[in-house]
Amino acid sequence: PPLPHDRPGLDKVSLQRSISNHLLFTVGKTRDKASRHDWFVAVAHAVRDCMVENWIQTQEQLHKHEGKRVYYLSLEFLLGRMLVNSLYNLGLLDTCRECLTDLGVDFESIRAVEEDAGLGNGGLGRLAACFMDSLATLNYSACGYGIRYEYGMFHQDIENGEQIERPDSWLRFGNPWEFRRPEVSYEIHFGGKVTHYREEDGVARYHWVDTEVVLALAYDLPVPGHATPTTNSLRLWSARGTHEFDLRYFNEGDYMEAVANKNESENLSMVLYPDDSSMEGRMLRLKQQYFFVSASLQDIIQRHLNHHPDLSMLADKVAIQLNDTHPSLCIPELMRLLLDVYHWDWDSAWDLTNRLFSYTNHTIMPEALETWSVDLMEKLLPRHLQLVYEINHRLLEEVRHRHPGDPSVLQRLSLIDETGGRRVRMAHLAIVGSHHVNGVAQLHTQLLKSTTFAEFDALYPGKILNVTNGITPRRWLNEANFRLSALLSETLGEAWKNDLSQLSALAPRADDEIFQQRFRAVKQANKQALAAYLFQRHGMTLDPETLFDVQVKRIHEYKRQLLNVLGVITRYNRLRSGQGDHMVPRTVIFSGKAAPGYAAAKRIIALIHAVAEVINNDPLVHDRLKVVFIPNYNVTIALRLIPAAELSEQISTAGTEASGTGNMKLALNGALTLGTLDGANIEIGQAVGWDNFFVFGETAEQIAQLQKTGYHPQELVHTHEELRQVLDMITQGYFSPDQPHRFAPIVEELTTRDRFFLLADYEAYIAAQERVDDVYRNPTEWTRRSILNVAHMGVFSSDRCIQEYARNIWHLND
Ligand code: DL6
Repeated sequence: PPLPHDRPGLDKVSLQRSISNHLLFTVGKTRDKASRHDWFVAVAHAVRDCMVENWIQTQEQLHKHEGKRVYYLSLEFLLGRMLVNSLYNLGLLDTCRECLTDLGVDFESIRAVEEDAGLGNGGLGRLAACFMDSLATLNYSACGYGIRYEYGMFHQDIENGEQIERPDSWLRFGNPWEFRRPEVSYEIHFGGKVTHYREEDGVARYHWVDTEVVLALAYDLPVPGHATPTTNSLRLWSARGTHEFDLRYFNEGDYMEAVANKNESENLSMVLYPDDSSMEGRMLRLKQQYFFVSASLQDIIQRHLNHHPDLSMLADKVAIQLNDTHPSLCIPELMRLLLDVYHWDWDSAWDLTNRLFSYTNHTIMPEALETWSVDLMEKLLPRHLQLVYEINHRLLEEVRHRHPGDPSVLQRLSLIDETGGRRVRMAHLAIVGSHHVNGVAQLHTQLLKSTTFAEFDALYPGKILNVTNGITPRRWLNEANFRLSALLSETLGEAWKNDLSQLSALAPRADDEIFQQRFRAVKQANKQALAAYLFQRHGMTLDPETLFDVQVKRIHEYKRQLLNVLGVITRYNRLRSGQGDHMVPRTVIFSGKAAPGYAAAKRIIALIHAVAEVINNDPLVHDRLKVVFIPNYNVTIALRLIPAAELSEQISTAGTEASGTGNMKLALNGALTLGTLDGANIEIGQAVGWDNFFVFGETAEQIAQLQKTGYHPQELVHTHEELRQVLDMITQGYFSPDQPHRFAPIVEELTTRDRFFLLADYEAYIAAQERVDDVYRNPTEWTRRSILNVAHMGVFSSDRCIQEYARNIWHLND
C-alpha cells in the first residue's frame, strides 16, 4: 500500500503553506533572510509537488491501458523559463500570485530570477519544447530524450558593436524542476574493435570489445499538460566517468592524471554546440550524439521489457521520432542491439527498426545536412560503421535492381559520399531506416520530394510527407501576451486555449470599431511595456508611437538581415534627401545570435550596430527612424518582444527557410508579416489572406531558375541608382569612418556572388516597405488586418501539428 502522504492542495492556503515549508525545509532559510532566488526555489518546489501525483499516474495508466507511447529524441530542447508555464498549465497562476502577495513577496521579481533553460539553438529546439507541451495537453503518453548540457546556448554580449560569447552556466544555482535519478544509468561504449566468430550453426556473431565506457545518468523533468492531469517526462542525460579515479595512475602517484579521465568523460554533456545551420564534424559532437542515442534506446528497451516478455511487440507499443538527423545513429544502434545482444536475424531486426523510427528533416541547406567522416566513425563506433556498410549494401542492391546499368544513381543514393573524403550521409541513413520522413512546411516538403531527396521519394513512394510546424499557444499567446489573451477570452470564452481554431470567431470583429480600439490598446500597452523594459535593462529609448518593425531570429546570410539593413539605409537616405515625408516613423528592431565561428554573420551584427550608431545620432532623421539591436535573444526576450511587434520581417530567400516558427509567433500576436514566398510564410499568407500580408520577392522556382541560368548581381547595381548609393556608403566607410574598409567584404560578396539573392529582391523589398507605410498611416485598416491575422492563425498551433504526427506518422489512435 502507498505510504500516507499529504496531497498538495491547489488552493491558496495550501500553496502558501507549501511554499513556506519549502523555504524553510528545502532551501533552509527563514523569511527575513530569504533572497529572491531562495523564494523562487521554494515556489518552484511547491509547484513541482503539484505535478508529481499526476506524473506518476500518467506512467501507470499507460501500462494499464496498453497504449502506444511516443519517444521524441532531440539533441535540443529550448525550454526557456518554466515557472509561469507550469503554473499556467496547472491553473495555478493567479493563486500563486496571490499567495506571494500575501506573503509580501512580488511575484514578478521572483519569476525574473529563473534562468532560461537554453538547451537549443533556435527553431529546431524550440519546436521540440512546443511539442512536449502539446503532447501532454492532448493526453498523449510521451517522453522526450535529450542531453542535460551543463552550459546551454551561449550568452551574447555586445562590446563595441560586436558579438562576444559568454558561457551560459544556467545550472550554477541548481535546477529545482529536475529529479536526479542516479539509479537510472547506462553504460555507453566508444572506440575499441570488433571481433567475430561463427556459432555451430554457422551464424556469425560480433563482439565490440576493448571499449572506453562512459555512464549516462538520468535527470527527469515533469511536463504538465494544460488543463489536464496528463504529465509527461523529459529525460535528459548527463555524462559521468565510470571510475571516480583511474587507480592505475592513482597508485603511481599521478593524482591529476587519475582525475583527468573522469573529466574527459564528463565533458561529453558539458556544452551545447552553438551551430544551427552548418555542420561541424567534431569528434565531441559525434560522441554526444551516440551518447544520447545509446542511453535513450537502452532506456526504451528496458522500460518495454519491464512489462513485456521480449521485444517482438516493441513497434506496436512505441513510436520513436528522430528530430533531425542528430539522433540517426539510433538506426545502427538498434540493429546492433538486436543482432549482437538479442541475437535476432537481420530481416526481423531491420523490419522492427523500420517500423519504429520516423525522421523529421529541418533543412535542405547542403551545409547543414550532416555527414560524418568514415575514419572518425571507424575510430569511435567501429561496429556501427560495419552495420552502416551492410545497410548500404542492401540499399544499393535494391537500387541496382531498379536502375540496372546506372551507376550514377548508386553514387547519389549511397549512404557513403565518396566525393572528396569518404563520409556517412546521415540523412540517407535516417531515410532508409525510417518508415516516414517529414518536412516541416508544404514548400519545404515539396522541395525535399522534388530535389534533395527526389530519388528516395521515387524509391519509397509515400514515405516523405509534410507536417507543417506549429507553436504552443500556451507559451506564445497566454504567457507572452496576457493582455491579448484576456481580451480574447472576454470576447470568445476560454475554449480557444486548447482549440486555437476557435480564434476564427474573431474575424467578424475585425471591422468593429470598439473592438478595434481595445485591440489597439493592447498592442500599445505591449509596446510601452517593451520600451520600459529596454530602457530599464539597456538604457535604450524606444518611442512606442513609432511602428515597431521586428526581425528576430538567428543571424544567418540566408535569413537576410542584411536585406533589412539595405532597406534601412535606403529609408535613411530618402529621409535625409527630403523624399521621406510620407514615411511613417519607425523603430527597426533586430535581435539574434550568430554562431561563434560564422564570420559573415558576425559582420552583419557589427554592420547593424554601425548603421544604428549613425542613424540614431543624426538629428535630420530624429524621431522618424531608429535602429536597435537587443542583445542575447532567447525565449524570455522573445516573450517580451513578440507581443509588441507590429511588423514581422520574414524575408529569407525563397526555398531556404524550411518553415520558420517565429513567423507564426509574431502573426499570432497580431504583427503583419512582410515576407517572401518561403517556408511556412506561404501557408500563413494563405491562412490570413494575402491582403493581410505584405508579400514580395522571387519565388523558389524563380530563384532556382536564376541559379541555373546564371545570376549577375553586378548588373543590378548598375541599373539601380539608389541601391548603388547604399552599397557605396557601406564600401566607402560611411558607417565605419575609423575603419573605412571594415564592411567592404559584405559588398564584395553582394556584388560578385550574392549567394542569397539580396540584390535580386531589393527593389521588391523596398516597394513592399512602401506598402507597409501606406497601410500603417491608416490605423483602422492596420488594426483590421492585424485582427484578421490573429483570427486565422489557429491552424499553426502545435496541437494541430501533433495531431497530424499522431494520425499520419505515429499511428497512436489505431
Ligand atoms: O523545424 C524547425 C525549424 C524551422 O522552422 C526552421 O526553418 C529551420 O531553419 C530549423 N532548422 C534548423 C537546422 N537544423 N538542422 N540541421 O534549425 O528548424
